[in-house]
Amino acid sequence: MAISFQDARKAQTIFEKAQRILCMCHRNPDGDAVGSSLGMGMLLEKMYPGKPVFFLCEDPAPDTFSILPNVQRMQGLPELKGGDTIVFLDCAEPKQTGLHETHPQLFDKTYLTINIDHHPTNTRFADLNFIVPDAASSCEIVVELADILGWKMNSDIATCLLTGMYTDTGGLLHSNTTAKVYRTVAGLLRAGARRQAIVAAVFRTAKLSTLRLWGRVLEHITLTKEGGAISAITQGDFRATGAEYSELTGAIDYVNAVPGMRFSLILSERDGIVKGSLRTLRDDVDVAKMASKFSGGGHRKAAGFSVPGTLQPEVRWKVVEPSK
Ligand SMILES: [Mn+2]
Repeated sequence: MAISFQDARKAQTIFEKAQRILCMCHRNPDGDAVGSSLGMGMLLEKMYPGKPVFFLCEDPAPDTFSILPNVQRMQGLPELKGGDTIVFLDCAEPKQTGLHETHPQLFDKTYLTINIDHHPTNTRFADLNFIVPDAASSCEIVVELADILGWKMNSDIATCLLTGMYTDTGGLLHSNTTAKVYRTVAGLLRAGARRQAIVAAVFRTAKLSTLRLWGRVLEHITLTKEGGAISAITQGDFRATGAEYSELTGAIDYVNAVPGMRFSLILSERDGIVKGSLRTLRDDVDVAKMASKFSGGGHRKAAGFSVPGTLQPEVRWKVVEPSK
């Protein structure tokens, strides 16, 4: 058990006493952020009927997750009163919510706060912290908390939680897919999680603009002497394909597929910011360390950074004399 029984009971006491509960996640939410927020909030609604539960994210959930129940409720800061409870999900530090400057009261001692996350960099900013770096997703931690407290899932809740388990493991394919992940997934399937709906929406659906953007990513791959498979996407590529920034998610796995490479990198430029997304399949390469050189971070096998600037292609021409 990665969560202690004592901490789980502390959370239960906080939930019991709470007048209102707000579940919130990081901005630009991914499947784990959306799934863990909805799953946690719906568990609370099931366990404490009549207690108002709210959801908040600074950005709307991507269309991909419109299959999830209650996803339309993830917006707008509700009116909270001192002593209400906030559960932060999949959020390593306050600034990831995008609300730390506009709504600092969410993070001072105005409310009782609980923090459920699997990022090793989590700053433990809440009153009660469930930080489990070994967990592949925040949804996995929500399931463990529910199991310890004897909370029963239903099909809607299990579907939300399975979504995060799938997306954060790349469809149970990444190296973070532990035996525990499979056991947790099995429990969610038994609870009626709609697996095929998730697979169809998340892994078998891509907008035309996404496919066109990925086409450019693949076309631009170059291999470096250092063993990197590198691609780049400019603001012009986004404009020409009509793709949103978030549509780049997932393309890196194809760049990372080139055999024999040490790492892969996609550079993308948008509004004066260059983002880098790094992956490796190798145990002897630490891409988090590479990302930290550009003030970024992440995990050993998946990391990223973001620096101000624009991308300029470097073209090298060589004159070749005709052979006689
Ligand atoms: Mn996550």
